[in-house]
Amino acid sequence: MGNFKMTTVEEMEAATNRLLETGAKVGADAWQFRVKNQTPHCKFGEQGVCCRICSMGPCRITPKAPRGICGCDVHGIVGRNYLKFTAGGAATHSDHGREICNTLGHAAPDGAYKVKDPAKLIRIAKEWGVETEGRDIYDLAHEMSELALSEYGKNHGVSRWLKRAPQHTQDLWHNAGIEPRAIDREVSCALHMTHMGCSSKPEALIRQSLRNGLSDGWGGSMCGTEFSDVLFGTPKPIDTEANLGVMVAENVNIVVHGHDPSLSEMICEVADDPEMIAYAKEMGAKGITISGVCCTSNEVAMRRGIPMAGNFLQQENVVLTGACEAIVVDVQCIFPALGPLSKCFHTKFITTSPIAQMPDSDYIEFSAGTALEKAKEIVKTAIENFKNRKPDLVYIPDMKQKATVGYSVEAIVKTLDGVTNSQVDKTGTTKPLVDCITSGVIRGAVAMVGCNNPKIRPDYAHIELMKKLIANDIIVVASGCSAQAAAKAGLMDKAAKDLCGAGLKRVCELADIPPVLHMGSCVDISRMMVLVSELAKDSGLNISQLPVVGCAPEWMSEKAVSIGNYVVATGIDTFLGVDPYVSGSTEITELLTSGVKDWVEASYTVEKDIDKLVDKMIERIEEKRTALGI
Ligand code: XCC
Ligand code: SF4
Repeated sequence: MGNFKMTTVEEMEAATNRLLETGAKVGADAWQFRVKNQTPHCKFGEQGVCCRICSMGPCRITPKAPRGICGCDVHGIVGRNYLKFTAGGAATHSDHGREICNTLGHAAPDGAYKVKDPAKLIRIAKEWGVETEGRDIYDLAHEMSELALSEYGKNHGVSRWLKRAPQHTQDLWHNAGIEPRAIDREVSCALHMTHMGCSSKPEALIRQSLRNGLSDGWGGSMCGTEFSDVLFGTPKPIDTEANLGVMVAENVNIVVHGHDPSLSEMICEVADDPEMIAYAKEMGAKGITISGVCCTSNEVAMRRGIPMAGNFLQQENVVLTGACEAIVVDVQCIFPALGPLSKCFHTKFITTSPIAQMPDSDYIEFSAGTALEKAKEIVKTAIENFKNRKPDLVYIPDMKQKATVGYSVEAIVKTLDGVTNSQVDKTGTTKPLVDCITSGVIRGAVAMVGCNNPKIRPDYAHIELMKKLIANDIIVVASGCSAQAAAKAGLMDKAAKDLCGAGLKRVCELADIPPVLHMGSCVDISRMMVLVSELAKDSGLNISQLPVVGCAPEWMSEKAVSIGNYVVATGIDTFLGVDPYVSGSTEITELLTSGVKDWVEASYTVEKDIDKLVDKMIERIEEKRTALGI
């Protein structure tokens, strides 16, 4: 077994408890306490049967009161709530994508943002029918930025990205009437449909939920991923580390948290500047350590090897170390708790986006046009804060794992080339992977995604599921906070091959990969959509026939609902460990867990028992194999 040792959830919990002791000393609050105040949760909310979209309500559906004042029944109310849940997530991911398209417009040869992957830009431009021959790359970048931005509000047509899907999938979308049009239009349409006195028919509400999800995954998120690669480089395998032990006591610790790499990339760039490092030394530190939390961490880990301090429910721990000079955030998944918490320490809580403004933070507005100067101001603020540390409050848990990350589709295709003995094209297809799957060396693949949620023991579901999957020769691709859970546990260390079944272990050895592949942030689930599309085309199968499923065992955000919808709509059965507030309606539950199969050949399974959840996934994968006779 070598000397590979996983970090267990118990060990991580012990570290958290030790940090909460520090918190107790300074009177800090933490989610662990707030959860208790909020439990038990409102039953009406949990079942999705409360409606407050007009001021005749709020109306709550009970056996004695089966209809709201307007006459809407429980299925309409639950369905509308579900569609609104989706719209929130689709808007959020897509707006992040818009920011990236906007940043692309600011790219300049001598500017803060450059085109780091010109070949990818040209590839996408050709896909979109844009003339590339003899063009200046920045000229092309600016045209593509404009075109991409117009994807958000164009008057006619459907998302340009849909053409990447296999023809069969495109036909399903067309026939089901769920091809996403302009990205913003699907959000507006969803909010129009859920207005008082519009749609209350379950089928219509769920169709729009799928379409709005698709406008995210095959629209806004895909813009985010693809143009981030153009700007900051397409990820390639790179070594990094994960968990709080990546913070360095002697250094100025800057933690980037949020989502948009436009900010985090610039902070990394500036912190690398010898002038800044000299300044940090002048202020008494040995250097500067950047680490990350949540998806922005995934972005800079994939492209720069910046270590990952932790995932969603670990964000408060970062401050509780007493060694965080600044936690710099942009948008999404940022606890407002960081404001009051940072006040208990010397930590500067720096908000930067008009989209996410919070009390008790220092607001340094960041934009693509002023990126470099603002990033310098932020890094300087952190450095100058080093002297304010209270040494008796400093405790960084000595806990981290090695991880190899950076598995974009391009990197996966390249890495798996030549793994099999097949005579297939060795240049840029997924056929070697298809061969591994059809021969049964790998039984299938699971896309593990999503957040942490206090309703599930944090990280436990992610880690336990992945362990069991890889032991059963099922390769895991992961993104978001799920990927960080894997990295913290050690499952992205190549040595974790020892936890695999014989087939997957062999593949890990031949390709020199870990058994859990880090595919990026949550917008990068669009990468997974491209990967399954390529797998389907290269194997001549439909996506829904592939022994591949998706899983979000600890999800919590609106974004996760939007993701779930586009993953299902793409033909991939999706397994959830937390109910999306639909249990109050038999009709909506029936549609999501079965009815949508008639439209998109996949559906949801909700299973709160983690052991059963993993067994059901393995069962589904084996069913798909049997159906193919492989
Ligand atoms: Fe947020 Fe993206 Fe969830 Fe993590 S996984 S808690 S959404 S950071 Ni996206
Ligand atoms: Fe009640 Fe209907 Fe208004 Fe909803 S829309 S709050 S169910 S009256």
